[in-house]
Amino acid sequence: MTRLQTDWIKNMEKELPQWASRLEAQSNMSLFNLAALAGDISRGRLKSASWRTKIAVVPVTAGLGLIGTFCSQVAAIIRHMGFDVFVTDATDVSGIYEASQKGAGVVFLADDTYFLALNMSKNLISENSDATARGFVAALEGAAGGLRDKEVLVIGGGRVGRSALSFLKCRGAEVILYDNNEDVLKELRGQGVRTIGDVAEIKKYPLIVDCSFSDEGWLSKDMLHPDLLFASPAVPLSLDSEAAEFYGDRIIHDLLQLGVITMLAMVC
Ligand code: 2YG
Repeated sequence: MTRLQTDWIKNMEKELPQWASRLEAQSNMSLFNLAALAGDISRGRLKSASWRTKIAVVPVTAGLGLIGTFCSQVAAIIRHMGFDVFVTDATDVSGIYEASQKGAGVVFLADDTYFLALNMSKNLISENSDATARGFVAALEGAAGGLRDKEVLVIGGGRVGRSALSFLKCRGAEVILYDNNEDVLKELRGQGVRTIGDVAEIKKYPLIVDCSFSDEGWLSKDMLHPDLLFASPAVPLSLDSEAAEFYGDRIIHDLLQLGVITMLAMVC
């Protein structure tokens, strides 16, 4: 999954209201219901958790180090859901200790490989790739008025794509996978997944979850179904500017928010 850059996320907090109202309109669900569906918990449980659970976000300096404003954006998203949340002053292990000393029941932290939410008291862990896939599948389900027995194409058989495949199956969808890597297709075919390898077949599917973290703008309008609903955590977006313009509000996409509210629901 793509490493975020400060430039991409620095204005996220002040744009959260617009993000929320657009996503609620697209998915026909409140953020709470969307997060509860994606996190497979009841809305009531998530609501009551927001009253009693304190959340800490811990900066991690490992590897390539801090991403400017990353932790404060994660905290802003969590705060937008009504939770009491703070970013620790200390980083890394000291930050985890500070979180526990200040009464946090859940800790969010990310290195270059994993972005996790941990609820130590309940031994619950949520990993961002899995949560992100679940969040975008849930949003697509809301937008499509349900996915049961409907064909959904997943683009990209990586970590996020495989989580999308399994959550789509849980939601009753008929899944098909497209990837441009024959080895990936072979492996998943061996697991009983229907696969396509020809990019020209993508236009047959009006419901798509795009988990291809590859090049920007490789999907053009003529490669896509006219009635397309497109849910994508891919950074950058795979659609070219003409397709992005044409499909407009039928494109469900963000850089961090939907995955974070799903992580929150998965550890409450
Ligand atoms: O604490 C910090 O500031 C850094 N250690 C955060 C590093 C995060 C690296 N990971 C990413 O940028 C993305 N994989 C995060 C999730 C993207 C949205 N799905």
